[in-house]
This record gives sequence, C-alpha cells and structure tokens, in this order.
Amino acid sequence: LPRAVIFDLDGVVVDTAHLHFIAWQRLAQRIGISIDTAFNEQLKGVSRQASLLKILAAGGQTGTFTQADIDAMAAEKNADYVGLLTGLTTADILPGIRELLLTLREQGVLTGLASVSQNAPQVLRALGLEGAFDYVADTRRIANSKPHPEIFLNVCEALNIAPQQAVGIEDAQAGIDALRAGGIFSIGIGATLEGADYRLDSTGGLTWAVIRQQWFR
Ligand code: B16
Ligand code: MG
Repeated sequence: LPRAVIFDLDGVVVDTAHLHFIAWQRLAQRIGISIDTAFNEQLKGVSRQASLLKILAAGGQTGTFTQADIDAMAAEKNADYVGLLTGLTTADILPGIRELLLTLREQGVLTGLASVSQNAPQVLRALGLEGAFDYVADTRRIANSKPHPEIFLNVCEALNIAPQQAVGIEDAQAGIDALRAGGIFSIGIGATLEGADYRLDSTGGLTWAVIRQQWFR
C-alpha cells in the first residue's frame, strides 16, 4: 500500500484556476493581449513568472519589457488574485477531498501538498485546511518548477518516504510529467492528461479505496 499521498492544490484541492485566469486576463487586456480559457490550460501548474512570459509570448510581446516591468506586472496580477481569494470559503473545497484527507489520517497514510503557488498557505487558511496536511512544500525553497520533479521529491523527503511509496494527484500535464520523472505513481484529474498511471474525470471519484486498488496495478 502507498505510505503517502501528495496533492497538488489548484485543480485538485480547490479550483482557483478561474481566479488566476480573471487576474491574468485583466493584466493581459491592459497591455493589449487577449487570452481565453483554452490558453489558460497552458498556465495550470506553471509558476507566476513563467505564466507571464507565456502570455507575453502569445501576444507577440516577448522582449518588449524590462525585467523590472515584468516584476511589476507579476506583482500587479498577484495583488488582483489575492483580492479575489477573499471570496474563497470551505465550500470551495473540491468534491471528496475533505473526506479523503480524513480517511488518510485515520488509515495512517501521510499527506503532503506540492503546490507551486506562493499563496498556498493563504488558500489553505481560507478553505479551513491549515493543519490538514502532514507537510506543505515551501515553494520559495524549490529551484525548479514542474515538470521538474523537485517539489514532489522535496515532499517525499520531508515525509521521510521513498518516491516509490507515494501517490501524487495532479490536474496539470506539467504535474503528471513531474511525478513520472520522480518515479511517483500518478493519478491525473481531467480528461486531457497524458501518461498518468491512473486517470479520473473529477475529484469526486478519488477515494482511498480507489487509490489503494489502482496503486501499481
Ligand atoms: P502564485 P498549483 C499553480 O498552482 C497554478 O496552477 C498556476 O496557475 C499559478 O500560476 C501557480 O500556482 C503560481 O501561483 O502566483 O499564487 O504563486 O497547481 O501548483 O497548486
Ligand atoms: Mg494544479
């Protein structure tokens, strides 16, 4: 049986992707770039700075701005996003996640959070999930973003288990690729993910029974 389950945040524990999208869209619009929800798929699991560079590239504005401009735009988007987070409540936890966290604790299975969001602690507080995970990765200490496996391996190390003893839950392709690269059994949430060891359409079907049944089947 797996000894730990490692969760991504946005798209697995809570759907904050639409809030990221609203904030990115407002910023993009201000500089004359239009982005849609299909493009937003490419921003899932991608860090703030890397997301901004993708938006500038999509708008043909790579190289138009100085690093100081880019930092200021990233800060502007984040302030907007943090403002949107105040509307988040415990009702926004995705289906089945609270129950799964409780079951894992009962069963003695360790839990970790591997989010690249610098706002993860604040999101967890808004959801009433502070203390719900045995370990929450500190993104400021992670040098390489997903699809690099660093953040997942960091969680395994902190939980004192081998990657082969863990399961990772991800909704982004970059996250699935990171889990694979780290040798961690991957469960993908969403229709379009390639290479996941097991896949579900939504978190509603994500139970301890399913996880233990599918693990290295
Ligand atoms: P922040 P995850 C990611 O969260 C989001 O999917 C991505 O859209 C966002 O740009 C990134 O966090 C950084 O977030 O600007 O709050 O630091 O999927 O890794 O939980
Ligand atoms: Mg995600």
